[in-house]
Amino acid sequence: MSQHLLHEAHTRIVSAQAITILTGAGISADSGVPTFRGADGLWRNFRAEELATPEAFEQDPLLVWEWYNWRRELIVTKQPNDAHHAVAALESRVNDFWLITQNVDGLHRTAGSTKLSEIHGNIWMVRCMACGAVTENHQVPLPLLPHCGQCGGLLRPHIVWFGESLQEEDLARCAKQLQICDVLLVIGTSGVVYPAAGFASIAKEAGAYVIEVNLDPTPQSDLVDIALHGRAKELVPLLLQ
Ligand code: BJW
Ligand code: ZN
Repeated sequence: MSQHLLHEAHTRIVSAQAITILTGAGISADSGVPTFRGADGLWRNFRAEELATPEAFEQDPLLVWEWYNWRRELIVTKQPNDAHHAVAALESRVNDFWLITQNVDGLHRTAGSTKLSEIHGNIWMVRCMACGAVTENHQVPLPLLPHCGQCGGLLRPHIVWFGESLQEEDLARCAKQLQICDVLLVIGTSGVVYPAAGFASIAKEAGAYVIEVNLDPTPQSDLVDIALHGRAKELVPLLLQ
């Protein structure tokens, strides 16, 4: 890790009036939550891409719910790490701050972040397929299959699957914060899932200084201003101190 790059990135961050942060599974990897595309991302030989679709749920809701139950059991034992805490502490120090997370684990909220969009949903929320009611649910494990307390309809995770649209409200908020930020900090995402994969280039074109923190290079590394390679829980507290 070049001390010069780290210093330059830190200087940009402390002098910014508006900061937007985009996070992915890599920030929670340091809390022990498996990433999607890492070697530890498999469950019973299935890939996330095969389970996180409306078609998979339609065909075999029990299988998909078993996967979510396994993940809920795992995530409930995990705590936010120093990177989540550093991000949460930053929001009250910056004039215009917004956190965009692709993670559904809820660890940013647990760490105290309030100015955030969970653009892919939250694993602790369920939605009724029949009446659309969205409710918080922290039961672990959830008895399967779960049904709606209001209308008896089948419940699904309140999560955005492949081929499904993100919430309009979240997309509008992201578009605004990407336009106005002086610095976009992208942490621990492989940068292959859209629309989030396009956020770095949108912010860059709007004039933001873009900093990436990841263990490895990503498809976005060439377009960002600084790519820092290392663990989120070590680099992010240094950058945001
Ligand atoms: C560390 C670390 C450490 C590890 N420190 N770093 C345009 C072009 C092509 C396709 C599309 C397009 N627009 C839409 C699509 C289709 C699709 C898509 O993007 N497909 C691509 C895969 C090609 N997108 C959608 O369907 C989206 N919907 C949509 O756009 O609707 C309109 C539309 C539909 C169809 C066509 C066109 C338009 C919805 C996407 C929702 C994705 N949801 C998921 C699943 C949720 C399930 C669940 O969690 O239960 O969300 S996919 C999965 O990937 C999950 C994640 O949030 C998301 C991103 O993954 P992330 O966070 O980047 O994790 P990893 O594992 O990939 O990477 C971890 C990174 O961390 C790595 O880089 C490591 O190096 C790093 N790392 N340890 C620092 N300690
Ligand atoms: Zn219902």
